[in-house]
Parts: sequence; structure tokens; C-alpha cells
Amino acid sequence: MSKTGREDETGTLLRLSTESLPNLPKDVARPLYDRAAVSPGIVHLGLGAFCRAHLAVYTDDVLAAGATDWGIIGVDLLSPAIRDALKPQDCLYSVFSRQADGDQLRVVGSMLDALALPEDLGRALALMIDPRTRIVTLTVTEKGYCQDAATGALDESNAVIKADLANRTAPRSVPGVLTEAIRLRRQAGVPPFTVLVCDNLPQNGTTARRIVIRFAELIDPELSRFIAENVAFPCTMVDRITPATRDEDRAAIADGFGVADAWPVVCEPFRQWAIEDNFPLGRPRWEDVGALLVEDVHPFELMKLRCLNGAHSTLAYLSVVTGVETIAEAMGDEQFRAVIHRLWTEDLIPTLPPVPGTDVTAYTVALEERFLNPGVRHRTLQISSDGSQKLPPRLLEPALSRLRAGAQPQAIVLAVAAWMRFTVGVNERKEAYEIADPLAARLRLIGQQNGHDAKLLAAELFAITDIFPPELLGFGGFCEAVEKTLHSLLTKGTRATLTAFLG
Ligand code: CS2
Repeated sequence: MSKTGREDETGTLLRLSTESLPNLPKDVARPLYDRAAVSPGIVHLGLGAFCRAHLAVYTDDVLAAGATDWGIIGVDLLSPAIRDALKPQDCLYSVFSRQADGDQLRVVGSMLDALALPEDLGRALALMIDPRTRIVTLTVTEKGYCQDAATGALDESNAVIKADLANRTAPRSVPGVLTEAIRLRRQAGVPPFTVLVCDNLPQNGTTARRIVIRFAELIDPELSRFIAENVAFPCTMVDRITPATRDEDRAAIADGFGVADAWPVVCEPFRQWAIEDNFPLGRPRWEDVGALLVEDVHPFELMKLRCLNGAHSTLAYLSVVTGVETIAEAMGDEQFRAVIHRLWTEDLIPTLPPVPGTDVTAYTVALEERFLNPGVRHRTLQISSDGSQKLPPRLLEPALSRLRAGAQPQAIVLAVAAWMRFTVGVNERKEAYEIADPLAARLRLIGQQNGHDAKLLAAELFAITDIFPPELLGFGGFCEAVEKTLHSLLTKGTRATLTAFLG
């Protein structure tokens, strides 16, 4: 690492660890509680940036307030990389919250240990069976649930699901791991943990429940009934903009604070968490540290999934195709901003039920500021990933709701056409970009073969039933409008299409 302005007197950076904690610069917040006295209460699946900026921060606050039995054990299902970065620093890591009036660095202590599958499967399952573990939390992204995005049912043709069904004691998938852990726990006579989903899925707890019950049914119908009757899957709405960590962020933390952290997380200052209060074995007092414990999460979740994530996806496809790199730049673009305003006011806000204690218009005004935060370099290409999973809840469900009400959701038409244009894989500057998606191979092929013809391209993409529900396709006017907009995007380009759209 380079020499920095904030090294200690010996000229070295302080690598995060229990030992170095007291020596960190004064302006770095850190856990002041005794981590050695904290026992695990939560096993978390999916060790990416988001949970470390959200769940682990709320839980760190609960531990700071005096709780000692809600430490987190993080388990990554895909790669040992984060485990290997965190363990040498005693699983301490920093949260770099960026804002115009000053960046803040905070070291989080709630993560007690980090594991990775498949190497650590035995330990992960043993911890999930441990009676001290009362909650299993998840951030595994939309596709981690192995669902058919259009119906929300378990995708039984998914290769990982097939492998887990054939070998249920060595699971790799989320439904496989949860089902095996619940089975072993039951066998050991320990009451089931609560499953707390923290991903951007509609009715996320209910969706995960449906998927796990179906997975279990395929191996043991009796176990499936047990899960249906005994395991709680509360729904949540989670929110904090947390882009993937870059080397520049590590360098900024080293330069600005003199701290060496192998895998920090960068995020905005804002955070929000609405949780359905259904935890048979108890939970941390997250409400004392800013979370909303509510009876019904659904209105919060619809507002967030549609207004925040729907706008993100719309900006992402318009941006990738035109070569705009970050959300802050996209939101600063006059045309894109005007599209998002129309998306919010005409197509999304009218689909929302009242959200307790919330003025939805004010929520979107605040969103605009959040998107414009220049410190959070949220790459549009990152958000463009997994569109086949993201489009249905973010944009297609509200489209259906407007169509049923007799209205044509024109900004959503534009967003869907932009996604279709995105499948071509080459931007308007003739540069290729990556299409990351569970359906990437299929999307790429369709995009490459039909990119010259909006009619063919739209028809091939609309035919993907995992994305587009039959009811939506039944609204012929919607499909025609998408095709027409796509034709304009392909032949006249994005700017001219937006000028006409906004005209
Ligand atoms: C984003 C989300 O990557 C995406 O698709 O829309 O990660 C978004 O930043 C978070 O949901 C914010 O809470």
C-alpha cells in the first residue's frame, strides 16, 4: 500500500485487528464493548457488502447498547474471498460512509467469525443447529433463492437445486442449506430458528418460505409440513445503498484514516429497516437502534422496491447503453432525471398503498438526493446485473397494476425497452459490456441475433416466461409500445428517443 498522510509515527498503516483497535485514530468510530464477551445468536448467509453495511451495523449498535448474545457468524455461499480477508483482522471491518459534508469511518464488531461453503459446511451446519443460534439471516441477492422470477416458485430446473436434491447432506443452494439445517436441528430436538430474509424480493419472507417448503417437499413431505407449521419467515424491507468495494475505496481509507482494511464496505449514510415482528425465539432489540418493527412490511417494501430499485434499474439500462458510469452521474443528467420523475409520479406512486408515517412524494425527493451523492460511486453496470430477476418486482408488477387500472405506464415502457436494448451487449459508443444474469447466455444470444430488428428482439424477449407473466403479455398495447420504443432506441438512439418521450 502506498505511503499516506495518516500513517502512525513508524510510517505504517494500522491493519485492523483486536490488537490495533485501541490505536486507531480518534475520528474512527469503533466497538467499545467487549467483543470477547459476545456469544453468537445469528448465523448470516451471504457475506457480501450489503449485510455488512446494514444488518451487522444495526446489530453492532445493539451490542454497543449492552446486549451480549447476538453476535453474528457470517457464512459465504459462493467464495472464501471475504472470509479470507476478514479472518486475519479478527473479522473486524470498516464501514466507510460517504457524504458531501464529510466521510465517516466506523469499525464494526458484530461479526464474530466468517466461514465459506463448501469448505466450512460442517461448521456452518453445526452453528445453525446450536441452540444459541435463534435467527438465520440472509443476503444472497434475488437469484440466490433459485426462484422463477415471474411466479416466485422454486425453479426446479435450476442446476444447483437439482444437485442439492440429489445430495441433500452437502447442500450449496439457499433452500438446500436451510432445509438441511432445519432437519438436523429438529433431529437434535432444538426448536427451529427464525429465517430473516434481507434481500430485495417482494414479500421476501413469504417468498423464501414458499421456496424452502417446496424444496423440502421434494425430499421429505413430512419435513416440509414441519417447516410450514413451525418455522417463522418474517418479511423485511432493507435499504442502504452499498456499491461493490473497489481498490480506490481501500486506498481512500488508508489515505484518509491510516487504516488498512482488506475488505471494507462503502455506503451512503442513510439506512432503513422495516421488520415484521415475528421471532418465536426472540430477537435483538433492533427497534432501539432505528429499525421499524411493524405488523405489515408490505407497504414499505413496495415503496422501496418500486421507487428506489425500479428507478435504479431504469437508470442502469439507460446508462449502460449510453456509457454513463455511475448513478450519481445518471441522476445529474437532465433527461434521465426527467424520466425518473415521470416514472415516480405517473407509474409508480399511483400503485402504492399508504405507507404508515411516510409521505411517499417526500421519500422520492430524498431518493433524488441519495442518488446524487457523489461519494457513493454506484456503478450502473453493477445495478444492470440480474435484470431477469429484478425487472418483475421493480417494474413489471407496477406496470400490471397500472394496466389493470386502464393506464399505460409509459416510463415503464421506456425502462423495459431500455433493458431489451441492453441485451444487445454493445453500447452506443460501440463498446461491449458484460451482461451478468442467471439467464445471461440466453439473453446475449437473443440480443446478438436480433439486435437489428426491434420486432424480433422484443418478441424473443417477451417469450421468456420466467420474466414476463402471461397477464402482462395479454395487454397488447403495452407490448406494442415497448416494441415501438425499442425500435426508436435501436434506430435513433437513446437521446433522440428520450427527447421524443419527454417532448
Ligand atoms: C440496487 C440495490 O443493485 C441494485 O439492484 O438497486 O442494490 C440498491 O442499491 C439497494 O437495494 C439499496 O437499498
